[in-house]
Amino acid sequence: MTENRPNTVFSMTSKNIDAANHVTGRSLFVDDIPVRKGTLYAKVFGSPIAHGIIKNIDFSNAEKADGVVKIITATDIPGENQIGGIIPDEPLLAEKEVHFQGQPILIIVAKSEHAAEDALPLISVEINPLPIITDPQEAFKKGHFLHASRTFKIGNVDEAFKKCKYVFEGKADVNGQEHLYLETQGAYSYPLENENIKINSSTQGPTALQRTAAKVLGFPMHKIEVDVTRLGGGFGGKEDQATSWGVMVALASHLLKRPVKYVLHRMEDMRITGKRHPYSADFKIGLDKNYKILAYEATFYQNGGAAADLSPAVMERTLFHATNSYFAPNVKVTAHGCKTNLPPNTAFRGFGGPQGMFVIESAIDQAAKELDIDAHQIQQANLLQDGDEFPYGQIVQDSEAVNCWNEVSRKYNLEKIKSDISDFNENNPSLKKGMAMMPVCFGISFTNTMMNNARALVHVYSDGSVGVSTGAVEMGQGVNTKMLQVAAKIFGIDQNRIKIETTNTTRVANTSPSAASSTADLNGKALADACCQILNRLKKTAKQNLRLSDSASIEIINERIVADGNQTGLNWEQLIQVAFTTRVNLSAKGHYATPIIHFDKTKEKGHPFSYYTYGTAIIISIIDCIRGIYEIESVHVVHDFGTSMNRDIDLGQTEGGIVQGIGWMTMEELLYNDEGRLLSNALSTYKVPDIYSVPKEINVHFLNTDGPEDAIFKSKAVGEPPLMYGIGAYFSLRNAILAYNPNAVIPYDAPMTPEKVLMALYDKSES
Ligand code: LUZ
Ligand code: MOS
Repeated sequence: MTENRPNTVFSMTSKNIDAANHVTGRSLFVDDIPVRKGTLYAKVFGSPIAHGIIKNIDFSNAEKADGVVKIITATDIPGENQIGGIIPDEPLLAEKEVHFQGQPILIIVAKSEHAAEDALPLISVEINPLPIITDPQEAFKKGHFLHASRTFKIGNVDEAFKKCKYVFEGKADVNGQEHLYLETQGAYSYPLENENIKINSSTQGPTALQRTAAKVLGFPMHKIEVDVTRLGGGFGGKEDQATSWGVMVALASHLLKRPVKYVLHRMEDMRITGKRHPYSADFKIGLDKNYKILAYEATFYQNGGAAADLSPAVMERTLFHATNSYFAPNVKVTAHGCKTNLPPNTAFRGFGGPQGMFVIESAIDQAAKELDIDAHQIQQANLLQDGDEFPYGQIVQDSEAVNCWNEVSRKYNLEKIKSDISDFNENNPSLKKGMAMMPVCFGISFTNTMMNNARALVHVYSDGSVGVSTGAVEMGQGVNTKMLQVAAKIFGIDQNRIKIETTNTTRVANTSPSAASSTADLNGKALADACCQILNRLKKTAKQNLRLSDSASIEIINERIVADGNQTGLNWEQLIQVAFTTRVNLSAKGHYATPIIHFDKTKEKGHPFSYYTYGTAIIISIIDCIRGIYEIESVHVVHDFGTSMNRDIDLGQTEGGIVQGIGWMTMEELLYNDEGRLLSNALSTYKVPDIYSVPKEINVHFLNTDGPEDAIFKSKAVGEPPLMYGIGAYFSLRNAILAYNPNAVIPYDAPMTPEKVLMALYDKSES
């Protein structure tokens, strides 16, 4: 399909190459793959209760039901019954004990989805209940941990607090978030010859699925091929948790020698998959007379759910981002990974960073309220500058924190915004506006150094067309468009000549998941390496063909071969023909490993990030104080993209991130009952931002900077950082409430739902 590409040769389209197919319904997702003859359908039978010992399972009636082919239990697993990615603490199918509602116990395989569904009520399990814990602090008190607690520190907080002019202590709670990717989880698998298996999956981590499927089936990895065309959204929810469905269908395919498909129903997906981690935290912040933060201490209680999943890495990023965009010379931050009886929580855009940032923003806000100043006076006084040291030892270089802050204040006229808001509030008894600033500093790289590498495979075909494979998974973020730009730019050819292939473990092996905002950087750099190898061979071929000396300089500009600055008679297609007929290798494998980064977990010090992405937002909200309903009026952002390689895609990522962050902070309310059952398990009970609730105005200004060498084409990573601007919406609303009811006592407890707003507006407790 080329109709969505501009016809003007050599133009660099910045439009997402999937756009036309998406809006016309032609893009393929797992559920769109035409099924093969004999395809069976899998469905999980999950635990009806959140914690207990399995006494008995009776599926004899289900097994006999119409259309049911097999019911798979843990004893059918030929390899290891283990899917834990970081810590081996999660069985694919529960054997003796269950730890959360919906935890998979059996897989029903039937001739149709309906037959599988109809068999569910025919299964009975007897489970002896055990106590259920859903609160991380309760888990902490009982000593239920998923992984080791960690502390990052610099300076000496105890000494520093003694020297502070002001010290404030408080608590902050932040809830989780449902990913709500448009495409639910799913996978389709079929047996190949010699017991090999191919899996089409909606996963951000094809290699993770391959590795785990091999482990569960008792296979070497090369027997499993995972192929991903694209995802209808991932947001971290498919970094690790796409694995189990893929493994289940592979297991069923292997046992039954049939194609097997499983695409989750929306409510099933919401109920049994993990989410962003809720956190509880205690904080203490100390300031000097100029509002400089001298000391900051925080303890985080991470609600990890029932298995580790990615929680250790998520918790690590909470600590990395615990001081957000601020410098503090004395910091001690500790985090506990608490085990509860909820579905295992997992990666979600920002990966623990946003939760860490919410807590220091709460601490700053509380300090400001008690000092009767604006929070942004404290924020501004502490922005990161070059030479500052993070609590984990990395030294700040090329900080854009102050530039972004100054630019957004100047460009959108902070002083006027403030005076307009106070005029408005004086003149409107029942409508109140609020404003907050939200600076963001987000570290780019997987915090696990080992994961920061990627590979790419490029073929130039004899007609001059190009096929590109990388480890990057397209999930709507536009990475395929960026990969296309990389190859087109390096070869000097039109984008229409290049095809981005599916992400496939047989073509590109040992991939890191598409995550950590790093996909375009890592895979783009690997792709650049592969393209450059071929380009260098082509330059040599051109010199021979044109009888030029070795020292001649060859470029390919707009598909024409240019030698020492002069057009030659040779074009791309002709050069490829010459190379092909003279037996030049027209394929290459590229590799990239991020330089410099390292981290020593025994000391909790190092240089974990390749670079940082900075920005500052001003968020203005308005509350209807009779009803408690609100709107986010505007979000003004100055963001450091470096040299953006694709402004349309980067803008889309920024706007999407802002809206998703605002949703998390204001309206999306995950609710579990004490039995560990998700109450907000449908779109009627879990509210996500819609067209009516997005900010009325979003302005994103691109800060004029060069960008770091380690970003692809110096274009900074953009996936996660903008989400954190949404945190400002929480404080903006809080300020609007206080404009109406200055004595309201409002706990730092996100999200700020309309119910909470209404209660705070009429709160009568004296602070
Ligand atoms: N995934 C991961 C991530 O495995 N490590 C990370 O550091 C990370 N950061 C953000 C999002 N996903
Ligand atoms: Mo992620 S939170 O899969 O970058």
